This record gives sequence, structure tokens and C-alpha cells, in this order.
Amino acid sequence: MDLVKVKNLFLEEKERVKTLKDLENFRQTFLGKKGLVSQLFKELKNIPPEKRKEFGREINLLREEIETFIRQKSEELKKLELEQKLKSERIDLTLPGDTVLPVGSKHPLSAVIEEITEIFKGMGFTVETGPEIEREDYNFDMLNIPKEHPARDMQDTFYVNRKGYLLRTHTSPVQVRTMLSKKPPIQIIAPGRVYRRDDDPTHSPMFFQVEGLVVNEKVNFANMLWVLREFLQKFFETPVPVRFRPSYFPFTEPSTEVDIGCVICEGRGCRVCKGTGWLEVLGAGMVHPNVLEACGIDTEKYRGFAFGLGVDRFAMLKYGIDNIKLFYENDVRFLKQFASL
Ligand code: FA5
Repeated sequence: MDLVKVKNLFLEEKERVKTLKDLENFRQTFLGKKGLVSQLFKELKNIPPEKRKEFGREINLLREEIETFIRQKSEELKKLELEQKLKSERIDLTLPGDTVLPVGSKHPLSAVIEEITEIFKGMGFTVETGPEIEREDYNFDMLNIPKEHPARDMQDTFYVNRKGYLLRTHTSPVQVRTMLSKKPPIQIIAPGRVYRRDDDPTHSPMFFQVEGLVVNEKVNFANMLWVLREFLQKFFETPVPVRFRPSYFPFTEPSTEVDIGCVICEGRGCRVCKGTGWLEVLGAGMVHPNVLEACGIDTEKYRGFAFGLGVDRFAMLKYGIDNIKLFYENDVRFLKQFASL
């Protein structure tokens, strides 16, 4: 093997090395066990003794040169490959995600509660709340419904495992709580969940009510009728027919139930209005003196009116929904229809 040829080959081949794989092949060719440098060493024995030392020195120099090249090239190529890898795997954090998560929307009952609240706020009412697990005396006794009173059967109750407590059957106990904690003048509404053992297309075991209470020196039945009529016109945005029927609630005297012309069938009679053309939407009346007294309000000085409306019923009428269950099934196809609320 000729030293000059190997040197020239080295100069040529080193230019061809572009990858780490090329470099490995290059190393095998020159420095491998049977590589060109080994072959040159094997030539030593054929060299005349006086030139052998010089020849050996030159092979060693060539080997060092090749090794230096391999070391430097290896570092250079490794760096290059890393840079390319980083470049190809670069994460662009500004890119939008692949899947767009579905955006939820307001539940129609929440939207209706907000709307009702806004209308009453506009008439000077403030908002009060109370617990859903309520004291039995606040839910019944202090509202003039003593134990064994037949009026307790009007609202079939869920009792809880703690004596003296129940799932409130209406929002009226918030009236008691407010009168016990605040002095008149009082002008509040109390939206919230209530529970009854009821179940049919217009009755649900859990539903929403909004209670209203006004206590002041000069309030009368006519004021109440005005407030309720005004509210109904604002809520339904059209002059809906309104009908006040004499009724009975133990906590109000006189009492009325308020019906509106069925907005589903426009009074012709349908499943929702049970063929009557009218829908009962709320109960109301002048607060019974027994209730005011139980809450420590001077009945010589103050009078009050109160009302309670079924939010689900209002939502069904506003959006033409004929089954209350739809509000609680959480079927996205149903809920999506209210995405703009
Ligand atoms: C009451 O609950 C009285 N506390 C309302 C009241 C307050 C009267 C203040 C006077 C003064 P009533 O049981 O009628 O009343 O219920 C009021 C409204 O709740 C009804 O008009 C109806 O719209 C709605 N409602 C009653 N039961 C259900 C039910 N199971 N599912 C859905 N809505 C119901």
C-alpha cells in the first residue's frame, strides 16, 4: 500500500463525509482493523531498514491527522444533527389547538331567573336567599300552617333525617327569615330551588320559585296587582291576558292565584293548559297578620303583600316548552337552542 495514495485518498474522502454514518464508514476505511492505515503498517516489513523509521513516523502522523479529523468532524456533525432535530421539532406555542372545546351556554332556567330578577330590581326590589334544607317551623308553622293543619297536604314534603328540618317546599320561608332579620320597609325577592313530591309534564320534584315580599306602612292589594301585572307584561314583552282568581294560602289573606292566557295554544286549549286556555303562574296575597306577628312586625303599623311564582312554568311559557323534564335532563341538543341567551 502506497503512503502517498492513502494520503490523497484521505484528502478526497474527508470531503465526502456529510453525516455521522459517512464518518463511521470513513473511520472503518482508514482506521478499522483491516483499514488502510493498518495495511500501511503491514508494509513496514517491506521497507528497507534505514527508511523504516521515517516511514513509520509518517504513518503515525497520518493516523493522528485522520483521528483529529474524525474527532472534529464528529463534534461538528453531532452539533448539526442536534440543530436540525431542534428545528424540525420546534413547538410553536402560538398555534391554535387542534380540537376546539365546545363552549357551554347559560341554562334557560338561569337566564329566566336573571331576567325576572332584573325586572324586579328595576322596580326597587333587592335579592335575598335562604337555605334549601330549611327549618320546618320557617317553612310551615311561622307561615300560619301549624302541625296537623290540612294546608300541609297542599305541598307534599320531602323530610330529611334531622328532626325539625325538611327540603323547603316553597321560597316563602325566606319571607320569615327576612322579617326576622330586617325592619320594614322591606321590598325583596328570593329566587331559589324548592322540592315537592310532584311528578308530571308540568310538575317536577325539584323546581324553582321566586318569592316576593313587600312590607311597609301603606301597601295594599291594588299595589300588589299593579306590581304583578307590570311584571307579567315586562316578562312576556306583550300584553298577555292576566286573570286574578280568588284563592287560599294560609299565609296570605285575601289571596289570589294569577293565571295568564296560555301562550302555547293562545287560549284555544292544549295539553299544557289542560284544555282551559289559562295557565296558573303564581300565587299572591296580603301577608296574614299571624305571619307578621310571628316575625315580630307591628300589625297596627305595617301591612305587607307577598307572591310566589314558578320559574319553570314561566320558562316553559316563554319558550314554548311543553315538558318541564327537559330542563333537568341536560340534553345538549335541547340546551344548545338557548345558546344566545
Ligand atoms: C306557593 O308555593 C306559595 N308559597 C306561593 C305564594 C307566596 C303565595 C307568597 C302567596 C304568597 P304554589 O304551591 O301555588 O304556591 O306554588 C307557586 C307556583 O309554583 C305555582 O304557581 C307553579 O307555577 C309552581 N309550581 C308548584 N308546584 C310545582 C312543581 N312541582 N313543579 C314546577 N312548578 C311548580
